[in-house]
Amino acid sequence: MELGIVGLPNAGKSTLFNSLTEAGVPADSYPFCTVDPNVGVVEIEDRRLDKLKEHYQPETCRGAPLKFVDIAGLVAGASRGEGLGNEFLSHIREVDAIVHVVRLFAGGEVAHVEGAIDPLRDVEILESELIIKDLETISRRREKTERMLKTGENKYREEVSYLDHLQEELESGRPVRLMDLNEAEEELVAELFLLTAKPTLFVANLSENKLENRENNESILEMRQLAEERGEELVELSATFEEELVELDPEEQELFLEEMGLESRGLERLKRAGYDLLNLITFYTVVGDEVRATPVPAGSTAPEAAGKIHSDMLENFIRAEVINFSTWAEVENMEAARSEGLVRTEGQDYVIQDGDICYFKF
Ligand SMILES: Nc1nc2c(ncn2[C@@H]2O[C@H](COP(=O)(O)OP(=O)(O)O)[C@@H](O)[C@H]2O)c(=O)[nH]1
Ligand SMILES: [Mg+2]
Repeated sequence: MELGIVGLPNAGKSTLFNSLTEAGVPADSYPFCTVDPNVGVVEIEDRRLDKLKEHYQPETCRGAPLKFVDIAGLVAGASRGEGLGNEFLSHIREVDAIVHVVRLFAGGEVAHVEGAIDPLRDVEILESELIIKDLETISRRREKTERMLKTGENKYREEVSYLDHLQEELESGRPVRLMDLNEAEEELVAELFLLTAKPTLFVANLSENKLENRENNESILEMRQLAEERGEELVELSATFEEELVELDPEEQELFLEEMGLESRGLERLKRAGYDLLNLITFYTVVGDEVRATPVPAGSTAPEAAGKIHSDMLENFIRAEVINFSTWAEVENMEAARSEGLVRTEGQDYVIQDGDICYFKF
């Protein structure tokens, strides 16, 4: 599961990406984290995992990984091939969800591609490019469907009406993910891999000095309103501030955050929001000398979760012993939990819950 960081040039995408990955895991923990300079794997901070680690003192402890891709090159006109145009639009097609970075910092020496700071205009510029691309996809599909119409089959007539609906709303500027669609339309959308159908969250990238007094900032209020109207997440941070934080040790970070009146690091809020955007939940395993947090899509069954640890365990799954972290935390003792019957035996239909500690039998 991947999150693609998109935004206009100079919005702060690379600064954000770099601070995410610099603050990230040691390179050997996830061997795939250096495959590509634009792809980074980071670990989610996790209090439950910290507790388990404290208790078991394992040799290795692995947090839930999350993959970010820095997708550069989207400028106005990208859908016509301007800038690095089409290549980058195809990168967006490959990610599972979008982190849309919007520039709210002024920054005298760094030119804004479109002139003055105007986040709503920037959101619209970027979304229009994605919408144009989706309209192209729809028009190509329509050509095929219309050829098939000659067979007289009803389903093609229906599909044309779905395409009409999608096209009409896209032309009015509405991303697919905000449309009210019927089930058949949803299926068609999934088949077409439309860009504006991808789950999206916004990052308001602020000046360091705006972090403190956010309630009176017009640009921020505009972005909050946009996100609220759409029911989408907004993470407020300053990419350069986060980059500076990464350099400091944890105690200094705490002090710095407190001074700014911030409860937590923007990067952690972003990672958590990204994790939720991908609809992921976390389960834990304690095996030998390793304690590990692993993400799975919400709704996954026990064998599917086991398969995330090792593919063998999906095929040869027998059962799982499960105790949720919240129950474990009351006793902090697996033997006691077992003897009190707090550890349940679950079969292959069991749906994993966030926070489950699992012992897979296979
Ligand atoms: N003042 C300020 N400058 C920033 C911030 N984020 C990025 N910049 C600067 O804006 C410029 C462009 O940033 P970059 O991350 O390369 O943008 P990208 O084109 O979206 O990847 C760089 O000079 C950054 O230092 C921020 O939060 N505050
Ligand atoms: Mg960049």
